[in-house]
Amino acid sequence: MELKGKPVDQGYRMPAEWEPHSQCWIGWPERPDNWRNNAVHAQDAYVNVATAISRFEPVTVCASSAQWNKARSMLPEHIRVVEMSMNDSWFRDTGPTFVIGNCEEKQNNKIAGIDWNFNGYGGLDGGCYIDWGQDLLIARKVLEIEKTPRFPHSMILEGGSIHVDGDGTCLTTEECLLNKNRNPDLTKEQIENELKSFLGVKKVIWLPRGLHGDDDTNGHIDNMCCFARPGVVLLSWTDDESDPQYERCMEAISVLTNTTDAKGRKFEIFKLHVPGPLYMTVEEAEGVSQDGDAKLRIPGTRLAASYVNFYIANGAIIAPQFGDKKWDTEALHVLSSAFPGYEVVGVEGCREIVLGGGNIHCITQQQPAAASALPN
Ligand code: KQY
Repeated sequence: MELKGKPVDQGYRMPAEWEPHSQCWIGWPERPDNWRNNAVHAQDAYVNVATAISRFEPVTVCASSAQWNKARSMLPEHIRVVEMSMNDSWFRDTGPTFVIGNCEEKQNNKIAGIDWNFNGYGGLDGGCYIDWGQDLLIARKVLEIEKTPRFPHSMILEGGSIHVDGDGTCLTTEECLLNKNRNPDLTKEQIENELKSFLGVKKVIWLPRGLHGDDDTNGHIDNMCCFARPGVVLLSWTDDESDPQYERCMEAISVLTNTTDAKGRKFEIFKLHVPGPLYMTVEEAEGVSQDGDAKLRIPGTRLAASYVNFYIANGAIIAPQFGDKKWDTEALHVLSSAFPGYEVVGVEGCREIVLGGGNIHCITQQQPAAASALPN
């Protein structure tokens, strides 16, 4: 069912990721021009992520008709596998952004999904792939399967470019949302107004840039900074002044320390040091097919690897591990401090996901539980 108008006028808001979920949606990597060796290694990593999340909430994995049987055979039985066409498998960006009824308005049993416009991360102006026709339909298909009403929106927006605290504040980056390859005809103020009326937020905090090397997404916020709860953020970090990431960290921390959230709170900031630096090897680049419409992969490219790209499941943090012993371990400690009471689960092998351009947060999409569906 299509809903007209703006979610905020109808009592909806986007909940924070730590609010209860009814399930998690994940795609299935397949395209050989993005995932090396016909995606076999990425598929292993996706199975590990889906399996880890499924300890805490139901998971649905969507796979193309060509891959359904393989996905079904690789995933544990309790994970639902449904057939869905896609151009690539980043459900954070192509899935719906779910919104729920606003508790204050006693309409908290409602749920709907925003179906943003999508242009393959920048269309013909530096986008990741040229044909995004199937990705454009993913949000709508998910909402059909769930019989959930849909708010269509003409603005280009990937879910990985926004984070909310569920309490009035949105975090994003100018590098992505103001990029001329997304919505060249909208001003910053107009984009802010759309975020306010669709996500139900009162304040948008703009970091200038995302993570160094995150060129596929033009600096998505979900690789750079996220909320742990209202007034508390985690920021991708480096202490190495010679790392090009350093300047980005300084810019971001300056914005975050000189602002308050929608409720006037100063931010407590947890620094999550980046791994490595990590670079794409010759073998990894050579495993990616050049026969397709995806961006070419070049050996020696700095990987946009960040521990901020984790998923908050019901009661657990599902965090990437890159095989960097020092920073992998440190990240799990920082996450445990930032999320007391949560089980922190590190998923090995996430280098394979970052090779494709993202990580755990980018491949997942939480479906919030409408309040009426929650146990008392
Ligand atoms: O990080 C993400 N949200 C996905 C980026 C898409 C990369 C396509 N190669």
